[in-house]
Amino acid sequence: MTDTPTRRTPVAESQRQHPDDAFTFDEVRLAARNHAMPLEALRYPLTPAGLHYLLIHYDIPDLDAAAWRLEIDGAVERRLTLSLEDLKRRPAVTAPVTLECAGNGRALYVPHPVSQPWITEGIGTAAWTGAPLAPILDEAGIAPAAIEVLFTGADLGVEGGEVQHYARALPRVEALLPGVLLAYAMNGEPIPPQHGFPVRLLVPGWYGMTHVKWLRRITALAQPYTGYQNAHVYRMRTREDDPGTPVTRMVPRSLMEPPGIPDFATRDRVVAPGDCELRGRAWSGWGPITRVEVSTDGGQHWHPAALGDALADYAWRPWTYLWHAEPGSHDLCSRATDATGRAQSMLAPWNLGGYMNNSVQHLVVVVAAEQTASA
Ligand SMILES: Nc1nc2c(c(=O)[nH]1)N[C@H]1C(S)=C(S)[C@@H](COP(=O)(O)O)O[C@H]1N2
Ligand SMILES: [Mo]
Repeated sequence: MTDTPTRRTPVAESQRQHPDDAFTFDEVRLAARNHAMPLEALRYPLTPAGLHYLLIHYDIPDLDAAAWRLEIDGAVERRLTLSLEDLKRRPAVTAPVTLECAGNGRALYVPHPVSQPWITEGIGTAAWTGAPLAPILDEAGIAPAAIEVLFTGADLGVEGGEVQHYARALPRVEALLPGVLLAYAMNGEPIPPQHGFPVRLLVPGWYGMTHVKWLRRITALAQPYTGYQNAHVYRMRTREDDPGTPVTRMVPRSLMEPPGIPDFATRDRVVAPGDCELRGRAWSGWGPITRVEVSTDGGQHWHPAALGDALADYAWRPWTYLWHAEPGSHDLCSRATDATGRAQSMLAPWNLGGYMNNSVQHLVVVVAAEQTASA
């Protein structure tokens, strides 16, 4: 390895082999537990629950819906204890929300930070139904002095040598935004065990770690939270002794549904010659997607893609581009820009945790000389 952190070269994923940057058995085991969304599932506006990506730090806790209670405490006038029925009796909101793990793209950084080794598919979009959080905090009488709100899950494990429940704090203003939900349904069904049954937090626009699953306590804090998941991880930094800055909302990203057919082992793809509609989806946690461009030559030339309607404010927006596929090898890319002017990078800057890698995806495909592939 070199002293200067670099990134994997933008070539087909099957070609990303760096003998000096091998993945360990622990990483393979993490990858097997925490699966990605297969890219062909970009075809679904709402990701079926079984295809949505999954990230679980410890074990899935064994929770009984009837016995489950949510405690609301800390800097509030009245502590509240809510059952699942109490939550379901409140006015419900359903919102399609795109979730992306902050570590999506981690395996493409060189050297790769050791954790869940996502390539590009730590994503999914589901319709989440639940009770808005702000009126509940209002009923509890959240103190004016409360500057953060801490969300604690029922799952317990060890991380950084510390025994802990998975817990994350949010700034008060973010926790009180109207879109924030205590969700109890995913795509119209009770949330499956792996996605946070019976109740999880939903903070539209924020990276995955924010949406605390198996929620059991909400605590208003008059002091900044210093727990592990806020103070030690999910921070952008390049050195261990740098406190860094917190990872918050999702930066713009787009992905392409891979055209053609794959090879089983290498995932190398073959596409039939002729007209080929390239399709994908783009999202940002900062504002609506306003532009997607496509390149068929590895990012040298860009062409505007046609945009469809986003499902909702914080859900991905579909795009299409008609490509006339000529025989040969082509490096297909897409690049998204949002209403704030934030855009996808060609190569996102390396960082210790391997977060926020919104580097442009490269899909290298071979267009066959004749109609041999049933693309
Ligand atoms: N309680 C709890 N909540 C959690 C996690 C966890 O391990 N425990 N993982 C977080 C991370 S890092 C991500 S990316 C998302 C993943 O949500 P999903 O598995 O429903 O896609 O959940 C977040 N919420
Ligand atoms: Mo994550």
